[in-house]
Amino acid sequence: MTALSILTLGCAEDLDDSVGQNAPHGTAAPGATAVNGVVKDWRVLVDRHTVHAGQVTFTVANQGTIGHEFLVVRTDSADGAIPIEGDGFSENNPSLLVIKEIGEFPIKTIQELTVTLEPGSYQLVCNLPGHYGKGMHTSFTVVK
Ligand SMILES: [Cu+2]
Repeated sequence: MTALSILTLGCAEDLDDSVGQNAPHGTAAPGATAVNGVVKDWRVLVDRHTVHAGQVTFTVANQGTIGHEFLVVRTDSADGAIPIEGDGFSENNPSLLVIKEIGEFPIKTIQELTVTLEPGSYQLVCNLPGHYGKGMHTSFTVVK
């Protein structure tokens, strides 16, 4: 994964609850589907919630006030409904599979994550202590 220049963040500061043309735009791996996202306190926002199976490159900007992480989790649990144990969900819970993650990364930085996804139901989340319960999750669907 690549940390992009902080300068590319300037255009995306007025995002509210949607990610549109102001989202950071990365360079997806060749042939990969590009998904642009934002993590902030306390939301995970992406510019598309459904993609076709195959390689997907997430370009994620931290627009919060503290560090956040970004996990791609396969699960049939409803958005936000993964059972919390303590201050987060167990990443060993048999009802989910953590495909890959961007570990906690600082504010005003952008990270990229390329994964190969099979058809199914997913959530894009931050599981730092308390963050999932505060709303850092969104649904994501992969179709054939
Ligand atoms: Cu977080």
